Amino acid sequence: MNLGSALGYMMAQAANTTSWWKPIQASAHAGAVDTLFNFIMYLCFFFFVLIVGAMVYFIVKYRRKGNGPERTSPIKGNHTLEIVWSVIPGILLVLIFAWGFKDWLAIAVVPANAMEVRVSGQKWNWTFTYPKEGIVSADLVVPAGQPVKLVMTSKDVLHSFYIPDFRIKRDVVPGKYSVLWFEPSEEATHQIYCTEYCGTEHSNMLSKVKVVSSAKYEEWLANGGDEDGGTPVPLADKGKKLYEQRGCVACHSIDGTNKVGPTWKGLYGSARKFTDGTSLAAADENYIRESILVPNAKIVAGYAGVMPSYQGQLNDKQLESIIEYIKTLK
Ligand code: HEC
Ligand SMILES: [Cu+2]
Repeated sequence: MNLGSALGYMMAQAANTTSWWKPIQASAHAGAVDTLFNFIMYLCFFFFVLIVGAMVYFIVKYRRKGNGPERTSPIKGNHTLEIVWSVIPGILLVLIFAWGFKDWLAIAVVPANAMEVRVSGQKWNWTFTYPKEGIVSADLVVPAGQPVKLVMTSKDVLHSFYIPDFRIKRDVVPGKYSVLWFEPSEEATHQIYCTEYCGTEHSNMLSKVKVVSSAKYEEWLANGGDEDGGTPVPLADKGKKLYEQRGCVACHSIDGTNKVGPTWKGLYGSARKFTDGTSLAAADENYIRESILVPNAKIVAGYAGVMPSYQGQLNDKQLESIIEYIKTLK
């Protein structure tokens, strides 16, 4: 994303929120986090004005006047003053610590009635798995008012999961699980970001959290997570959606330009050459399916084997949808 589009994006984001200043408060944590933030900020404003004000006042008051002495008379320690300026900030710091710790505990301790969703980060998209239902989704869909526990891990490098409207953020680390929880307050859609620089398409590592009514959520589960709500959609259209939502778009173009990976334009039926010297006369369904599930089985000549495997992340219908979509890109 270049600077211009990044700025445009930020402005569009800002326009979506009710204030120019902070994102909307959309979770049970948000109010408490903002209150502490405001307290610390106004405290800093107060001391900034006090200290800089006193400094300016003394500079003016004790400036060298006419042919007065070159140096002022030395000042000896003033115990009262020293105790005051140590004890008052000391009390304030302890207060900030205790307050912060209390809020941190509330965010760190997951309530027992939280529902669990698995989050997987990989260059450059997020995948959400609902363990009980076996649903895999590109968006996080949750019912309003329900505490949600996220068990997160990364398939490749460090990522960081961030929902500004919920005031929650935590690193997502390969080979280990990190936990985060939130309670969304109202039905709305919020932006999810990655806040750990993770490669060239880091700024496009975006997903949405969709907070819906519990009835809608049940319906979504019953439809196996399909967002078309049961209405039949041509596979190719579904494939196009997956191309965007599952992050294939980060590495594959559909207009003939080559990015991190080869373009999909004209892929189906074309001859392929691989780094090991072998070749294929015409890319067919089997080849495309294998490329998605075991990308390193055959690496296209001129490319690096950096494509992540989507084994276990795309079901058969989704694989077929993507294949149908690639077939339409002539
Ligand atoms: C991190 C970048 C990256 C992402 C994300 C990615 N790919 Fe790839 N893909 C590559 C690279 C690089 C190659 C070429 C090397 C190889 O064959 O493994 C490739 C090759 C392919 C091929 C074979 C292309 C050819 O020209 O023969 C297919 C099909 C494919 N990817 C599908 C997908 C699908 C579907 C997704 C999303 C679900 C996806 N890729 C996501 C990087 C990526
Ligand atoms: Cu990332």
